[in-house]
Amino acid sequence: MCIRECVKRNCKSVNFNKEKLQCDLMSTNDGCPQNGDIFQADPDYIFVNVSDSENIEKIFQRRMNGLTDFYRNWEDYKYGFGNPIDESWLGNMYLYQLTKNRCCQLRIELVNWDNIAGYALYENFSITDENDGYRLRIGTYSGNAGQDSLKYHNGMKFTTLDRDNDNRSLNCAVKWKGAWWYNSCHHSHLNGDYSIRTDSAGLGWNGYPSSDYMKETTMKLKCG
Ligand SMILES: [Ca+2]
Repeated sequence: MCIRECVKRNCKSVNFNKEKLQCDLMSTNDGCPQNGDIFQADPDYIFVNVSDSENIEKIFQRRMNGLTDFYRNWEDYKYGFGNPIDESWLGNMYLYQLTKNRCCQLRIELVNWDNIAGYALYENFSITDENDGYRLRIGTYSGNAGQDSLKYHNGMKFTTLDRDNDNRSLNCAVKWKGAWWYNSCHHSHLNGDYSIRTDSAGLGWNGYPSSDYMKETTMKLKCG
């Protein structure tokens, strides 16, 4: 088992044991797992603990009820927020770590306000590191989501309300109340405002059957 990353978050104390090649919790917390391939047992900390040869499956974004605010700053999107079993964003630094030097597939599952379910699948998904703005890299699209509405964002850096990396003179995150790999600005927008169903500030996917606005979204990666 090779430890890729062992990250201390907030007040939880985590020690990387080089001899044993594992992450150890320094404080005892009942119910906290001691290791695992990848887990985020508590929003306060995350272990990424995988070997180069192991497969990874990980949900990194979910919208389902609008109870979590997604209009957030760079640091929040960097470290992640929300509850992993509810609405959440895993964190761009972890997405970078998980997709670095791996072959990953991105699967986006969508349900719009007309209850039509669909998916978009991308080969060769990764994001670059923070110095490069967590730039999106995706390969070939397949699926039944109407059209490939992430293609427009391929190669773009991530933009948040306090970090403008988009191609528009204004800040697209501020204009559309979200955070995304905005171009000038978007063809998809899954971190938008949940309460808005029929406007570009909502959870949009252009060209989706019957309606472009979503009530449920899941983004997950699968890496070999
Ligand atoms: Ca701009």
